[in-house]
Amino acid sequence: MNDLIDYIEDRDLRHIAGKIRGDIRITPEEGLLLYNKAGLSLLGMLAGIVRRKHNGNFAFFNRNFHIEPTNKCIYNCKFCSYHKPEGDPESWEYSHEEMLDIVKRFDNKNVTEVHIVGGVHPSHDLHYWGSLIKKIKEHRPAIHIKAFSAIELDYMIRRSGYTIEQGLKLLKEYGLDSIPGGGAEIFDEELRRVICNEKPSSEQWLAIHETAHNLGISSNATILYGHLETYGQRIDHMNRLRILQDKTNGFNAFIPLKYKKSNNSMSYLGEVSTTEDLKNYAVSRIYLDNFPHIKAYWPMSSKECAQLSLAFGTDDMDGTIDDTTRIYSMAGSKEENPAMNKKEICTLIRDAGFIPVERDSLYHQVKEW
Ligand code: V47
Ligand code: SF4
Repeated sequence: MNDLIDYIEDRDLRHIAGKIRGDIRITPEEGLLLYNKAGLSLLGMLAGIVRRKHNGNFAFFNRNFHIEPTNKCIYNCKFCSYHKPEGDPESWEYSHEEMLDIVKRFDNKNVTEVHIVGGVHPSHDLHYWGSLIKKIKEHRPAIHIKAFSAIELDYMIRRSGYTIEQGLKLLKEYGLDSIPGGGAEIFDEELRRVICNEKPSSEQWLAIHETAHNLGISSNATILYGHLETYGQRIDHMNRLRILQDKTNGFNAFIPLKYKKSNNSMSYLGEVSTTEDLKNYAVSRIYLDNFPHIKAYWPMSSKECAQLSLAFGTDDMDGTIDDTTRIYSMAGSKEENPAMNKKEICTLIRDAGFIPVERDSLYHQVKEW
């Protein structure tokens, strides 16, 4: 590796590569330089150093399914292809019983996690969602419930008149195990106003995750990229996450989500290339040196891109999903009925040169395949 780094012609990049090899944190300016100057092969090599330090040659997945409770949403994010206002003929919602029926469909399957996320429903409060969680846990006590983005949490907690801390404590008592990474979008306040003006602020998103971590509820973080943001705004986003992670160590995974253009009001922007996706995965892996995992969410990125990204720093392919999410196919993902069995995920991972490991939601090893 020493020799390879000596071959880097650009002085600044050679300096950054030396820091990464020496396990020295890079600065925001250096992160920006990687975006602007580093070629894809160099980024792959450098991200590989960091991914091996955290995860060796392992690549993780779990057995999970989703519940999307409703597409009704009080907000109107410009990139969203999913939401409808209450009263719209295309709006819908499941009852608790219907959602329990989805859980029951998995009674004889060895799934370990249910991921629940949807629109911000105008009339449901914390106790409505808490009692759903309780019913799921009563039916299947061992299942890990990863539910509600910080945006949904913000609304249900406020609607019920609690502080963030009180609300999260109550949800934990109802059976909430962890929080998914949605709703982060892009933290830069000016751009956030352009693409999702009504959404709770970046500060509020970060405060909810910080409070959750302090209560022992771990979470994920996302970034929505490939729209109007600059590289500087991506680095700023990751920098805010890196600072919070230094404080709490409560994040499990960072999940870059590429903006998909179908059926939303930002379609005119088009989509960035796969090269850009790989570059972004690699810089994320390098910059977020305190995040244990970088997730390639295949229902959004496609199986092929997720597989390829393993060589650019990612180490987690999310899960089997079993055709239980529509959010991403509505936005234009080519995975129209996202489902992969264990064998297929393991083959993708092995073919990319890594060792498949089935994990639980907190990344404890279930089995090496
Ligand atoms: O916050 C919405 C994104 C997110 C589009 O924590 C879009 O394990 C691209 O957070 N193009 C929600 N992205 C999904 C999410 C998630 C997904 C998988 C795993 C985990 C996890 C979390 O979906 C939203 C938004 O950033 N999104 N519309 C779109 N057109
Ligand atoms: Fe609602 Fe989420 Fe869509 Fe925004 S991204 S409109 S909060 S469902």
